[in-house]
Parts: sequence; C-alpha cells; structure tokens
Amino acid sequence: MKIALVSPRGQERNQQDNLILEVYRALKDNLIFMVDDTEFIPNLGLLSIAACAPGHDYRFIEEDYLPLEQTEKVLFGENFDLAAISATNYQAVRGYQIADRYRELGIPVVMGGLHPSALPQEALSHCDAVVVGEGEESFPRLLEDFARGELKPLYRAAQRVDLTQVPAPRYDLIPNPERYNKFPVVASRGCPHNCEFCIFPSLWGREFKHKTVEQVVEEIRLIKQIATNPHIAFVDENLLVDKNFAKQLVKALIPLEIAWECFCDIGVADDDELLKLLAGSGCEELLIGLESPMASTLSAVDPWKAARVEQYPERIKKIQSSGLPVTGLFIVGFDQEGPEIFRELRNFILKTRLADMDFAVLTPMPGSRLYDRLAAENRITSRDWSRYTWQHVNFKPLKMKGEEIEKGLLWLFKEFSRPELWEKREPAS
Ligand code: B12
Repeated sequence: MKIALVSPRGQERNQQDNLILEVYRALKDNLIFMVDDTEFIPNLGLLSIAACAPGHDYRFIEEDYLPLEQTEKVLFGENFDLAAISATNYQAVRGYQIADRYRELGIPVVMGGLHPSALPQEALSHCDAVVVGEGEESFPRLLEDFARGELKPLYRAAQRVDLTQVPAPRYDLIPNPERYNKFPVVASRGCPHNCEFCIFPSLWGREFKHKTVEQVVEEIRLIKQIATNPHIAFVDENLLVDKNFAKQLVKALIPLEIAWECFCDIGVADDDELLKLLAGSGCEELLIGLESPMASTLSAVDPWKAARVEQYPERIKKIQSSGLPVTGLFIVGFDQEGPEIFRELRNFILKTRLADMDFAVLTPMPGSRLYDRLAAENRITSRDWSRYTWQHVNFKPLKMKGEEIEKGLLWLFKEFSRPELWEKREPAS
C-alpha cells in the first residue's frame, strides 16, 4: 500500500499569531541565545510506527519543513491508499483540515498522537480510525484490518508496548535530512512523577520502561547513515530517572562521540558517578522541568518537585560545575502565583546562573489532570486547539488576567535576550 505519513504544520513555523516570534523579530540582532535553539527535528512518532509495519510504500511528509508553495502538491498530488496523520494539540486543527481534504479525495484517514489520543471522538469526526496511545502494536493491526476491509474506528494497544521488542524507527524515510539540526531518539517511555499539567501519566502510565542499550546504539548508527555529525535529541520524558539504566546508556554513548541532549529531573544532581559519566559523554544540555521556584506552587503541582525546590540552586550549581549546562524549563500562570512571579523567576535565573532557559504558559492539555480540574471549575476559556501553543492563555487564571500572563511571558523572553542582563548574572562562587 502507498501510505502518506503526515505531520501537519504546527503553529511555530506557521509564523502567525506567534508571541515568541514577535520577540525574535524585534530582537534578532541582539539575541545571544535561544535563537540558536530553534529546533528542526523530524517527527519520531510516524517513523516509529512505519518501522512496525514494513512492506508498504511510505511518504514521510512534514508540513513544517516544506516550502509553503510545495505543500499542496506534496500532500495531495499523489494517489495514496491511506493517510496516517499525527497530531499534538497545536497541530490538531490543521490536521483535521488535511484529513477532511484527503477524505474528499476518497483517501481514508487514520490519526494518532497526543491530541487524538486524548479526544478520540472529536478526531473521529474527521477520520476513519483513531489510534489511542502507543502506536507500535496497534498500527500494524490497523493496517491488517484495513487491507481486509475491516477497519474499526478505535485502536488501543492490547497491552503496554515492550520497547525491547520494537524495531528501530525508519530514519531512512526522511527525504531531506539536511533540513534538520537535531535527530530524535527515544530510549525509554514513562515518568514516575505525576505533574498536574502533564498528559503523560494518563497517556503512557507512570511506569518507566526502556529499550536495550544495544537498540539505542543501533538507532544512532542508523542516524549517522543519513546525517554527518548528528546532534542527538533524546526526546524521552525523563531519560535519566533509572540511574542504573542511565549509567549503562551513557557509558555506551561515550565511544560514539556524538553531541546529545535530554530531558531529565533535578534528581540527576544526587548521583556523582552519573554526573561524571555524563560530563565526558558529549552531553551538551540537560533540560530540566523546574516549573517554578515557589514551593507553594510546586506543592500543588507535584510534591516530588516541591520537596526539592529549596535545594534547586545548590543542585543546579552542582550539575553545572560538573560541566553540564542546565536548561531550566519554567511554566507561568499557576493558580498560586500573581504578577510578582515574573520578577521572582528572573531573579532566580540570575542567581542560579542557569545556562539557558525556556518559558511556557500553563496549558490545560486535554488528557491531563489540569484540564479535568479547570473544566470542572468552568475555567477553560478556549478550545481552539491552534491556540494551545504554550504561549497563549486558554483558561481563567486566579491571580492575574490572561493578558498579564502573556505579557509576562514576553517580558521574560525579552529580559533574557538582553546581553547586559545576561552578563549581570551573579558571578559563580
Ligand atoms: C520532539 C518534540 C518537539 C519537536 C517537534 C518535532 C516534530 N517534527 O514533531 C520541536 C522541538 C519542534 C517541538 C516544538 C514544540 N513542542 Co514539542 N515535543 C517534542 C517531544 C519532546 C518529543 C515528541 C516525540 O518525538 N515523542 C516520541 C514519539 C515516538 O512519540 P509520539 O510522537 O507520541 O508517537 C507515539 C504515539 O503518540 C503514536 N502516534 C503518534 N502519531 C501517530 C500517528 C498515527 C497515524 C498513529 C497510528 C500513531 C501515532 O505512536 C507513536 C509510537 O508509540 C514531546 C514530548 C514527548 N516526550 O513526547 C514534546 C511535545 C509534543 N511538544 C509540546 C509543545 C507544547 C511544543 C511547543 C508548542 C513548545 C513551545 N512552547 O514552543 C513547540 C511547537 C512546535 C510547533 N511546530 O509549533 C508538547 C505538546 C503538548 C500536547 N499535548 O500537544 C509536548 C508533549 C511536550 C510537553 N510539554 O509535554 N517539539
């Protein structure tokens, strides 16, 4: 079968109504960091499911990475037997437009990814079948049903996918590897924490599971076949949380001589042996969801993080003095925080001398506990998913106005794009 694997345009590269791009444009001559962080990463979900159903003729189509004038021809110019569309919240509206178009052309459509997984009934009004959650086991089953003319509307993994049994993603399907500056690898799935805003505890479950180290090394070898000196982005939710696995993995990465980054939690600071291994392994960035410097906020969001927030500064210092740059990931708009939070955050970042940082507006992702709570409190103000960009406020905040939060987010980005402020960070002691 000829199958289109489609990742619809996201809001970022659509370049419309994008708050951060406004900052980028205004400050592009002054920005000394973050602008380099613009990440071009191929969609791993689609490459992963294609690997599980070999023997078909796949076209990997990422709208974000196509020139606008080619979109129409690449998406709709071929006679596909089936279109498989992946969507997170901010891609859903565009994903539905594409799905509707394929169906008008007589091409059946299946959808998967975070958004259809959270809202399968909504997605089903635009497509013929939805895969909820992990796709590795369900997608091949769906294709077999489809070939027999017995496509069902809903597919869920019969049991949790055993990652040690999954084939390497089909990186070879990427038609234009030179377009990307990072290549994604997943070594594990799941995170033991239960942050209120996160969709993953309900989607993947909290149990941490992982591939074998050999699988991961093989996947990196495959990436090296399509890209020279690739920068590897481990896109796992919390890669280093199982310290034994983390050490085995990092030891295996050392001889590969790659540059890499991953998401992890602040607990990495507690293991000296792991820090030492990481420092010599090509790890260029540890992205850590710190969320907020306020204990009162974190108590409501995730008790595990709340228990560690007082030691955030020492732990950041310990990690960074081991030679590992930390990117602090922060969220603004929590119920506990008023307008003072923006200065608090600025001061915290200056004090801790974080190597880099990113800010996002609290977003009630469908499927998260936060979404359920705010919906029950009648505080969701928009269900226009194209606004679910983590830059726009889509709920009624408690201690600020929505506009204040969006303005505060911009202010933080602008503050940290001023070289003089950057230089002024407290000297490392
Ligand atoms: C890599 C990544 C990116 C890349 C995008 C790469 C790409 N081309 O897709 C970049 C860096 C560009 C990016 C940017 C952003 N991202 Co991002 N990103 C991720 C990240 C870290 C990994 C995604 C991934 O590869 N996962 C691994 C694959 C294997 O899993 P998967 O995609 O879910 O696929 C599985 C299933 O869902 C299913 N499946 C998926 N699709 C399909 C399709 C079909 C047909 C089937 C059958 C099955 C199926 O099968 C797969 C295998 O089991 C996730 C976090 C995460 N851990 O998932 C955040 C995440 C997706 N991003 C997020 C956000 C918010 C953003 C930004 C808006 C951030 C910002 N404030 O700017 C921007 C917006 C970008 C834009 N285009 O506008 C949120 C999305 C929230 C949501 N519920 O929608 C996430 C979940 C992070 C978070 N905060 O929790 N991101």
